[in-house]
Amino acid sequence: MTLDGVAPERFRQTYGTLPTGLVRAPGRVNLIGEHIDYCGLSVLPMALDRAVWMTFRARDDDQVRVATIEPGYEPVQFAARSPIEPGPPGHWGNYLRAGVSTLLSAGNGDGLASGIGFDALVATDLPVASGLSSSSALVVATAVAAIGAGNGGELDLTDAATRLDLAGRLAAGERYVGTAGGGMDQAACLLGVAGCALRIDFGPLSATSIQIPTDWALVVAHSGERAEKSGSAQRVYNTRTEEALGAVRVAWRVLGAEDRDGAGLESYRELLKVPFELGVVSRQMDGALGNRFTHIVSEARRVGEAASAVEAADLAGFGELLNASHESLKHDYEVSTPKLDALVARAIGAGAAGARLTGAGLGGAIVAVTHGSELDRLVDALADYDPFVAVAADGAESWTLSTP
Ligand code: NG1
Repeated sequence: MTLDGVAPERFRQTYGTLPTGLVRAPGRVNLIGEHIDYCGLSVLPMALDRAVWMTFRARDDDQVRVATIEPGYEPVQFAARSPIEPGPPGHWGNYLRAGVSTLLSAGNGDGLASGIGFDALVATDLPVASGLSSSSALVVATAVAAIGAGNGGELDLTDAATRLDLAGRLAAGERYVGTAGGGMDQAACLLGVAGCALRIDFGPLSATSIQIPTDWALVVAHSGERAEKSGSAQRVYNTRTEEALGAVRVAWRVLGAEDRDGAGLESYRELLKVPFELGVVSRQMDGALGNRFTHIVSEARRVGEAASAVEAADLAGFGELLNASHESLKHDYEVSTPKLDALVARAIGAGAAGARLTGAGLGGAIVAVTHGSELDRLVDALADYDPFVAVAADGAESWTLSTP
């Protein structure tokens, strides 16, 4: 059990003292709105009841020491002092450094951080490198533990505005690891609401919860391919973010708006307020750019429709939007794999109303939606792919542990 993994006794075996705090930071499954958060466009994820758990205790110096019970990850130690130099690319310690580094840089002027070290022990029941945001859960858990250890000044995580602010800071802060990511994951992790999907809007960041119909079942299954966020997958991801930016500039030019200022030319939100024919604009773009643009614009439209479908408990309509999203990610955004495609087809063959890859793609997991009465059939069909029922959970929490 995950919680047992970070139990006080285990912490004592690792560090010789008992922990004083416990953190839960959930992963997320993105229902729809893929590869558009970094365009500033709305997305519809939910926080999962699977999480990163961390017990911690403040230290008398500025050293941060973090160990995990998960096999294959060596303990990490660094000083909570700016600038925190990153470890080797892809090393798990960089997510820990990102969390602390964000708080330290937030300390410039507004008194967020004080550089107090802490010891922490980590365990998780989130499958790693699956598109379920274990990385952001780790970043958020580290930041929340750092705050619990005394690095937060007056920061009060029971305050909704503070959570929003922290989500925005950590989204920017996680780019420390070299991925030019959007802000969906950190927002879902901090702002999740049990039983609900979250419509996350950007500029300014906000989250609106939408109750998921209780007779729907969401199932996550794993392709068996790791969706690593380092090396070649990171390069593909960062290339997509550049292509997205390139495409919106061309779109404005096609629409005859060269006279807008630089920032306006980079705005998808502004662009989508202007009426235009998608095919007419995308055909003016070179190479793959038109396809990337087609995905981004069509996916943004699907998010709005999907949020309405959840509200209206329209399972068939919601499912069709998931299927359309997958097709678009496969053909236009080119981030699917044959295994993900096969898994989606298998889920639909087993009666799912819809299914799609979830997260950044290039491996990782799919999410499928079905009526609760069809759940067993779907889970049976996906039995070889570690299926689990995705339950929407609250955002990150922390507790003070009483020590004898
Ligand atoms: P995952 O699935 O955790 O690799 C990444 C980005 C998101 C979003 C999705 C694609 C980070 C931390 N996360 O998520 O912002 O762009 O890909 O929709 O970079």
